[in-house]
Amino acid sequence: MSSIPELIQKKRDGGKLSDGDIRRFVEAVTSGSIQSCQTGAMLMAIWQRGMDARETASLTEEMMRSGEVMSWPPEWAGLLADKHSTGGVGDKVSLALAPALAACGCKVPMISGRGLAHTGGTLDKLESIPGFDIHRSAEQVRAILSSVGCCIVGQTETLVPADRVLYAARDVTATVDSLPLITGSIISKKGAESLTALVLDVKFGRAALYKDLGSAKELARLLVQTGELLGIRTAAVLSRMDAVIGRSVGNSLEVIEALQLLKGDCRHRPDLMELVAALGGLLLAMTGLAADRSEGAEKISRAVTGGAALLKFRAMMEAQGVAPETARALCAADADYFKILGKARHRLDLTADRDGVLLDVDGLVLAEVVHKLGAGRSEAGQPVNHRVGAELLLSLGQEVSKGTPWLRVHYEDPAPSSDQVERLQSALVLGSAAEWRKQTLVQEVLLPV
Ligand code: IUR
Repeated sequence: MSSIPELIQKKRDGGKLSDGDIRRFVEAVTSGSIQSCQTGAMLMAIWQRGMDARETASLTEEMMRSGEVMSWPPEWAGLLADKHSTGGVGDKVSLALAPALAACGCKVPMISGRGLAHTGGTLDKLESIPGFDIHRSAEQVRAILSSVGCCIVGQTETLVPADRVLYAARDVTATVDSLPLITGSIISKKGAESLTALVLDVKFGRAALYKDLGSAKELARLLVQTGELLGIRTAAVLSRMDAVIGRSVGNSLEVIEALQLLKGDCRHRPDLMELVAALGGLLLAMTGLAADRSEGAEKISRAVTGGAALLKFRAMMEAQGVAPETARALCAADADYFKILGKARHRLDLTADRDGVLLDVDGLVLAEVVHKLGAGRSEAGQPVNHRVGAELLLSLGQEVSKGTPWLRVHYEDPAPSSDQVERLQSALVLGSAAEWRKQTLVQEVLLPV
């Protein structure tokens, strides 16, 4: 058996690691018998030299097997579905998609993450609901899937422990942005959910991990290929991440927007509905609950506009600790959201400084400023302020006259600085009607080959 230094040397010199080599490395990481400098050196060797498809699949499988792999009752075979997004701004898709899929007959054991840097996290959003508990054991997840059909929870201690160690090491060794390491991290956690079908929302654009479509596509291909090698039906959607998804950024504001969508208000957020329907449509087709993805997308849209998904969201809230009267009040047509979720102390409306058509809003700028105002965290473990955020008051393509409010910032003390206000104003892109091009978010769909 090779020693850890020999494995590092092999990868450093451009060699291929065998399945046994990769097992040895992941076992040493999981048991803690490896030194952290050795982990860092191996990660850097992988970052430099890359891994081929076989090595990547082997790394992913060994990571998945480093902890508990969930098991489901045989009658759910073929129905287990989940999605993963590479991180967006205002991305509240999971909040609507999980209940919509459950309403269509899927079982959705969604394991989500927290926000870091400028991207938000689904768990932080859900925790803005009083009582919502993201901690659920595998046994509790099974019970919720049996009664409700979906849950959204955090990663348990026993699930993919190797990823916890490797992710923390990547974070401090400048090795986060490595295709095989990203793939191993994402797909091992989905593999441990024992899924039938997985859809990946791989984003590209100025507010995405990968700015250009080509790099995002390379990651999407590797993710799809690796998911398939692990026996999960896997597809990817390449979606544009330039502006905000929907109209809000910030934890409780995004929960409110997801609830508005689930109450049938798709008109003000067609981009959000487009993503939910595209991702859900693929999953329904892959689980055989729809004949193809366009029929799947229609079923998802009906579950959203007809109220079935809202009922599932309410049941999921109750199953995850929210008091029934709170869940009912949030789902009522005339819900007083701010009374239930709390409201930031202050609001500031920014106005357009000239006439024009709203061509674009720089989502990255909005996310960065809102993050600094307290909505996000700069280090893992820091608290976030759920009430801080920003709401877009207009739709893309809308005509705007000078003085029209376009953005409402919800903030606590201190107020946004003049620099921050200036940055926010710079996010507004106005132009002429001739320049306006309506763009869909979904650019391409990658199906397994
Ligand atoms: N999300 C993950 O779960 N793993 C990663 O490596 C990245 C995002 I980047």
